[in-house]
Amino acid sequence: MCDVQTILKSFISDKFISSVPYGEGHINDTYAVTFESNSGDRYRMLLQRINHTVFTDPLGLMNNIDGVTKFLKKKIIAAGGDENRETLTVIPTKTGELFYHHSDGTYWRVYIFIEDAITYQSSRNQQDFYNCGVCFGNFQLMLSDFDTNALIETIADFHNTVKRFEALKLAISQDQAGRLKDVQPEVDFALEREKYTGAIIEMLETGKIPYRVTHNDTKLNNMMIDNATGVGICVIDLDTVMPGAACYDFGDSIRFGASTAAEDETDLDKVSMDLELFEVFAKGYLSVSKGFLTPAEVESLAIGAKIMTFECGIRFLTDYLNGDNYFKIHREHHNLDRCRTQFKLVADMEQKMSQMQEIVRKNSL
Ligand code: ADP
Ligand code: GN1
Ligand code: MG
Repeated sequence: MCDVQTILKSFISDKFISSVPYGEGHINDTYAVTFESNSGDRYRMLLQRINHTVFTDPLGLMNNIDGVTKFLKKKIIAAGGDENRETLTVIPTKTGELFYHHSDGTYWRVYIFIEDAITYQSSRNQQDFYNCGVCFGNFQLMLSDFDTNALIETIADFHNTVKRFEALKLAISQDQAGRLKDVQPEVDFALEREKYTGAIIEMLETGKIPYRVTHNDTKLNNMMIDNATGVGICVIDLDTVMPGAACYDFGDSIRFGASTAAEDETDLDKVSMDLELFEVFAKGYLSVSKGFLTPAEVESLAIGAKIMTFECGIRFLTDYLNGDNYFKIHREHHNLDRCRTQFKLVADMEQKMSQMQEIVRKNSL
């Protein structure tokens, strides 16, 4: 790993004070870096190593983020908001590039550090999750007139569940890490549900629901909550902003935030999809989005929750079978534990689907 201080000199001239690893993301390496200005004031910046194995076109990726954040800034300013807190701000290198490409092959970027706000791994209370729905709904609303053609697909077929399933079948047939023998119940669970996989992609491809600019990774911890007001102020982690289905974003938020347990909980008795939390989020999200969603999109939201959860489960299982190459792991069998929570949630959502549909309908009127 190259020296963080050397990299930072390409972006910022102020005195470097310290750098600490930061956050709990599964993909990028993140650092909170403290500087001191000439006048002695201390401030922080956020440094990230872009995972270029996952994001193979860092320039295209950063152009997406630059375009989207500049577009959002205009809207935030017009609404009287704070453009440096309500969206990410890319700090270019001293020579004007959106990232720094180190001679060791790594890619680095710097954002303004959003202070007095925090990301949570789970909601502290129902209001947090309601605010999360409002925040991600607003994000889709603000980008509803952004030209989708201006965005590259930073990860091809990211939420194409059919292709994700094909990748799982390949992993099963290859059994690269020799783990297939230990995961037969999970493999059976997935194979029994192959029929689900086309549900969203077919609606998009047949034009039943429109392509929108979506975030595609709408976990609670990708939204910053203001310490003073408790309100969701900024959607972060914009690497996967791409054209997609509104229900991807709704669904991924439910997958993560409406669960009664952490994504990697090992006691599956603790894992279920909480209908009350589902309704709280639906209320927040629909309070903003019912104005622009089509009836078919509204109908797709609850299904989106089930499919996004299933898709995430098969991605964890695929990575486990392949030997943990994609998601960062912090213990043995971490990806298998994650897969199991997702499948438990899917089974629970299957039981609760009609109630989920009813909640969405009620709150979309
Ligand atoms: P990953 O793709 O690995 O999930 P994120 O972009 O979500 O990486 O960043 C990881 C964590 O760093 C976030 O959950 C959040 O806590 C923190 N973070 C990210 N961007 C900022 C920012 N601009 N200001 C303050 N904290 C941030
Ligand atoms: C990854 O980067 P992070 O931790 O916000 C992943 C998501 C998964 C999520 C599961 C680019 O998100 O797709 O849903 O882990 N991001 C990418 O927690 O693959
Ligand atoms: Mg993240």
